[in-house]
Amino acid sequence: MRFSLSQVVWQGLKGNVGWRPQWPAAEPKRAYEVVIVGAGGHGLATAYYLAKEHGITDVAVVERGWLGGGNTGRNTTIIRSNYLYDESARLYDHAVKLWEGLSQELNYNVMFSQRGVMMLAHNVHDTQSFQRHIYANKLNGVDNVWLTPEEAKDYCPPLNIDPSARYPVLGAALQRRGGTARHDAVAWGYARGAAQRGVDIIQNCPVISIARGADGRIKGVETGRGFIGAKKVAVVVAGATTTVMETAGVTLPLQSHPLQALVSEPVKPVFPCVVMSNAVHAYISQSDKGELVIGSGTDQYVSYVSRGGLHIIEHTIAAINELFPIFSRMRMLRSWGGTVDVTPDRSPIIGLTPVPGLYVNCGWGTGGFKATPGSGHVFAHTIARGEPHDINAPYTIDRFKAGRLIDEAAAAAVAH
Ligand code: FAD
Ligand code: PYC
Repeated sequence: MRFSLSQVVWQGLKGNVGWRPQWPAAEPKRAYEVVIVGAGGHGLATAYYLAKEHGITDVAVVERGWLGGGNTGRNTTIIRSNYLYDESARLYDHAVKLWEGLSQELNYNVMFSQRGVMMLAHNVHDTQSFQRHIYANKLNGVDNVWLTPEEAKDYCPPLNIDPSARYPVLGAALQRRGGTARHDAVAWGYARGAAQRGVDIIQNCPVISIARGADGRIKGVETGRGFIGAKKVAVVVAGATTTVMETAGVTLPLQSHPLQALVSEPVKPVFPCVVMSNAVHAYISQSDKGELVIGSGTDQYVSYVSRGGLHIIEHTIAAINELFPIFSRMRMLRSWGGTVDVTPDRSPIIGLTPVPGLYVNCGWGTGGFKATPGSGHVFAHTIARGEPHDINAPYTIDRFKAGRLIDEAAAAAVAH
């Protein structure tokens, strides 16, 4: 089967500074050194760093829908690195440092805004847990400070710190370097940077199975548009990982869950930072367009569907009204969902698999957007060298057998 022009999108982006799709001048290739499955932020960042840092440009990113249309385009864009364990602090702070130079690196404004992420403590457990995080973060060189309720209100004036509230604010942990970014710009910025270096991005092209030779090695991928050969295949398909990896005979300890978010009608700037509350399952910031961006916890049932139950977002709205009574008359504009995949220790898997030539990057649960640059950076290293970067070395599949868990159950900062 041959590709037709209409089946291949944005293959000709190289050198396209205006960022318009162009049709390829010639038929696309049928074999690559590396095929990346999934054109989300992580897949595209991987392609970018493979080309830029390792000189590997014979790469195709194969996407079943459109680039950035998965969780990358559906998330609430919270970026922070205030994780408890050393392995996590290294991984997520590596990402924050890359975020800090990303607009310049890509020459694309990803609107990274370090407006601060504040996590509210509502009970003794929250207080002790966040203070433990603050001490651990300090040891790892990650900024995080404790605020009294009054200091929290100074930082975020709409916050209700009335001690008689149903969920009183007892204090907060603030990471000032945390913030938000513009999600589609991240996907497009990496896509453009990769395409300019020779990477092909093939949309509307679902991978149906991963093909292995008689020797067990990777041969390529069978897609809805025919076979594409590859020496190496890297799977980065958040939420759909188990279905794709099973076709190569690899079973992973993952569960997929819906996760929802919503935005309000746009209003003038009123909310200066990001606020998260584990206890009440809600988080909120204001986008540059003026919408309040609000997120929920996961639906608890297992599903591959990118939509969740109404009762979950109703619960979130009730919590937001409790914390920020000034928003009680706001109207919501739209809600949506994504599908996230969750590991038993709530930390990702980034690395090699038992199949020679097959790599996987998954299990980011509700918190992978913040990791996008760091994840792509270390995953590209892993694929190029055939061995992990120091930073992702602990994030193996084997850790679940060996018991070397990175137990960040709080990684999402919302209860799972
Ligand atoms: P994706 O962007 O989902 O990309 C995977 C791609 O693979 C998709 O485009 C998909 O179409 C494609 N694909 C799937 N199957 C196939 C196939 N068979 N063949 C070809 N392509 C395939 N994280 C944070 O850090 N902060 C947040 O505030 C935050 N909020 C969130 C809010 C919501 C509502 C959701 C849903 C997620 C949130 N996350 C957050 C998590 C974050 O969005 C994800 O962890 C991250 O975007 C994952 O990026 P990715 O590139 O791996 O996945
Ligand atoms: O990981 O910070 C996070 C997050 C916020 C909302 C969803 N995930």
